[in-house]
Amino acid sequence: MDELILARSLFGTTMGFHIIFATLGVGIPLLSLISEITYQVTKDKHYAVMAQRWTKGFAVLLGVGIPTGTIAGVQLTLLWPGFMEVVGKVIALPFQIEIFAFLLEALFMSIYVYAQDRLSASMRIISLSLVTLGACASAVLITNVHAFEGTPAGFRIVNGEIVDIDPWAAFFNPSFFVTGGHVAVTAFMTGAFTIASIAAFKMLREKGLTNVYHFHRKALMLALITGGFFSLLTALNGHDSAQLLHKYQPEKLAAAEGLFETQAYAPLAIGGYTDRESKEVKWGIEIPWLLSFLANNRFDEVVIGLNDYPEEEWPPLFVHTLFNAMVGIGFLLLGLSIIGFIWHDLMRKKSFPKWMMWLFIATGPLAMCGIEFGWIFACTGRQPWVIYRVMLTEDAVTKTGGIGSLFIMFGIVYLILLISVVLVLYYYFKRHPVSKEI
Ligand code: HEB
Repeated sequence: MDELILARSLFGTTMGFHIIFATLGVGIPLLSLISEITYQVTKDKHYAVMAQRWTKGFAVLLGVGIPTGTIAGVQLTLLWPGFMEVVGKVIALPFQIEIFAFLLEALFMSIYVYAQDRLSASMRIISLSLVTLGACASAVLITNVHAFEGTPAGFRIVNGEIVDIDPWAAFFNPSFFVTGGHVAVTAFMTGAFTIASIAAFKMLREKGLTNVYHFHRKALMLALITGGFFSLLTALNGHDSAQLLHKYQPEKLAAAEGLFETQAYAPLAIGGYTDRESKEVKWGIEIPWLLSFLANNRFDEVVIGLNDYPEEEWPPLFVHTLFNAMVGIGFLLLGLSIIGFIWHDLMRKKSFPKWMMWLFIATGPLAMCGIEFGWIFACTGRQPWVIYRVMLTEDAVTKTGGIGSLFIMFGIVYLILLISVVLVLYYYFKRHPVSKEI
């Protein structure tokens, strides 16, 4: 049992670290593409500089994304041999196709970064589009294995043997599109808000409305509007994600909402925490009927509560808090981008009050918290299963032991990677200040 907890902690740490770079690696190319297009349309040189600078930052992040992604792959085989046996036989397609998506991304990124000034305008847009497409396809393909864990399809296990294998049915498992969509739009959203944070921070440090200030102001607005747009898509698609839980993993939805009694006209609990003793959400606000409506668009929908399951099968109850935080962050960021848009574009103000700037600075870290909370919710909320209702996590884990020392070793590796990427980015952009490039 202890080894299981260690294995989960190690793998969770690896994924929690990798996902930061993976998310930015999907989100930032889109921002570069949008600014490159804006440059072609407006001929404002600032946007060309943004596209170049962001792509260089992206190249550095990719330099960390690749090793951490490789470590994640190795750890999958080391820590979860039981799971990887099913993956190898049933759901290997996404891993195989992903190699091509990655090649596309890496190839056109190099072309854009190293040969930018020799490329025609249309070739620059094509290169950046292919980088974005490749990055996004990689993410959707890899997370399809995660989608499969929640809604497995395309095989059966009979007496411990894997039979009736249909790789395409596994590939197009019921949550493929919705999960892939959620991962893609939240990555675009997070990439955008990360840029917004940096731009807002740089604006605060400028004295007066200098040329550099206006450069960052344009970057801020481009990022806020893109981020707001994708927050809206996240909300729409998150609604579909929740409906899938209702249909396929009802106990996860029940845990997300702290619902114990199965009922029609089920209320939605916002905030607070789930108390195991009294079987209720404490300190939360209950909105009558809303959960039933969210689950299946009708108020008399019966939503299953945790009491219908034996307690050993309950997901951890803290997921209610994570789920609320994720949803809350989504709506908060949507609100902030609307405020920014009204202030800057409708009221036509070129400078922002300080409190607003600090809120904009907070958007990037908040979005990244949303990503982390979302993953922890989705993966711990599936426990005790590694493949829902097919394989227990404790049956998938390695029997070799010695995970404790691995944990320490990888911890040191991540720390070194983190420090180096921060230093590389810091010194690169310090040596190449915006003021010189514009
Ligand atoms: Fe999220 C997950 C919903 C927002 C990020 N999401 C998730 C889930 C759900 C949701 C239901 C689960 C799925 C499974 O498990 O299968 N969201 C939602 C909603 C909202 C949200 C409703 C509101 C709008 N998210 C959000 C945000 C973010 C996120 C904002 C960030 C930024 N999520 C996320 C992630 C995840 C999730 C990353 C993991 C993956 C999946 O999908 O699973």
